[in-house]
Amino acid sequence: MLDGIRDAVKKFLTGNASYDVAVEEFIKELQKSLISSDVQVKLVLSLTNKIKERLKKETPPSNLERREWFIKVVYDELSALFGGDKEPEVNPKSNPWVIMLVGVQGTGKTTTAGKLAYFYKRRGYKVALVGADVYRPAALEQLRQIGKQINVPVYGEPDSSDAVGISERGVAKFLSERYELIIIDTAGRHGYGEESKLLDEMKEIYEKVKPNEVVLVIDASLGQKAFDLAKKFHEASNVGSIIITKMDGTAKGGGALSAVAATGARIKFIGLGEKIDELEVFNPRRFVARILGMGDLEAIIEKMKATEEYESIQNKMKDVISGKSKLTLRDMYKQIIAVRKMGPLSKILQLIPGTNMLGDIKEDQVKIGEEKMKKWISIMNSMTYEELDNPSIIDKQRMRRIAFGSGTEVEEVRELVEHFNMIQRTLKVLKRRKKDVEKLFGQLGS
Ligand SMILES: Nc1nc2c(ncn2[C@@H]2O[C@H](COP(=O)(O)OP(=O)(O)OP(=O)(O)O)[C@@H](O)[C@H]2O)c(=O)[nH]1
Ligand SMILES: [Mg+2]
Repeated sequence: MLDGIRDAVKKFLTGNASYDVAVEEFIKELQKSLISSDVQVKLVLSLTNKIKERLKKETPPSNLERREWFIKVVYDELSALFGGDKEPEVNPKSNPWVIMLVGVQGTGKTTTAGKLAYFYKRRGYKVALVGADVYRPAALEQLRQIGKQINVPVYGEPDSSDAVGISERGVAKFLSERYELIIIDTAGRHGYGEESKLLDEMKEIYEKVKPNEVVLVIDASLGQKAFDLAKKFHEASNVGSIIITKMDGTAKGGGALSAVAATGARIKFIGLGEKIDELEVFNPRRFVARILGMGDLEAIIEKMKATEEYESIQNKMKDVISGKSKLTLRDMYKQIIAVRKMGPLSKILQLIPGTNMLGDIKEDQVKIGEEKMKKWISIMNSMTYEELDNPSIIDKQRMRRIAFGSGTEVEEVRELVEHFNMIQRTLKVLKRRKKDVEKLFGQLGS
């Protein structure tokens, strides 16, 4: 299903069809793939309409091919479906906080319970685990092993088959001991192999224990089935968030789209291996890049990032020239990093307002070699924020400290500061040439 999207991206980038035809074809393929992953038709249409609208309204940035830019637009809008640029809020909203993990057998609930305990423990929470899987042989033993490994207490009743009672008693015990985060690991299968019984049990635990958050654990390889499954669990226990496990395998986690669609819950974490620390806060953009095919996207994303940094530098420079804002070493730091990503310096120079119209500044003067850039980056890494924001405070004594911290010579630190002063002087000249600047802004289309 979502493999279709990846193939379509490839075809779109390398195919012979004219741009307009290729766009039409791609959008159809995208719709088909999303609808076949059970994403609501309404959602799919609104997504593709947004993409089309942006294609009409916006123009590609100068360093991207039109086709590359189109994929970037798709990437943006798909990412928005998963939360956009925002990483999910993972800190508990209140204290104490009770999490109940649900999901079918073998998806990685028990492993994830341990990973979560470890994650929050490192963030300073007092964490405990409750083992409520009474069906899987040695389930409690598995959880206890994990608890021991990370030094987190585990509540369980080895001889009991009362999952609801265990959950209640475990949570009550840990609450009375002032634990801040309690994680309940539930069963993935029921003794009689009946799914409805399992769901009934989830519902009962949910109603009796009233956890603050129900987390649905799904496996990356779960495709279309994810929708029905997520829906069932959601009806039983009001799923609040989702964790996708086994993202380290070949599966791309396309089912996540369906699970999100079925529950309206946000994906919070992804599991990337069997080990306790192989858990990552979900990042929508990284995830969508995987769905679209990382190989093709990587280059575009790199360029895109450079373009964005670039645009922000350009805007900053405009503000500096117009007097709205002050240039700091921090800006220069960003510039140098962006320049290194972008490649040919002469191209960069054309983009920095001023340098292309300043007859009296030679490119050589602004040109910085690769070696020097590396050095300057480490010098700036050794500066405090105060120094980066206000370089005029960098006196001899500070220079010595910075040189020492970055393993460079005082002379080199001085050279960087002087380069910065030179740029500032240049900007002053520019400000006086307001007329030229206005003309330049006209050219930039702003
Ligand atoms: N590669 C990989 N393996 C994982 C990940 N998460 C869990 N596993 C493995 O998946 C298998 C099942 O994990 P469990 O945590 O026991 O799954 P469960 O959902 O508790 O299973 P039941 O209790 O039977 O429902 C184990 O071998 C885990 O090591 C992951 O993110 N990546
Ligand atoms: Mg388990």
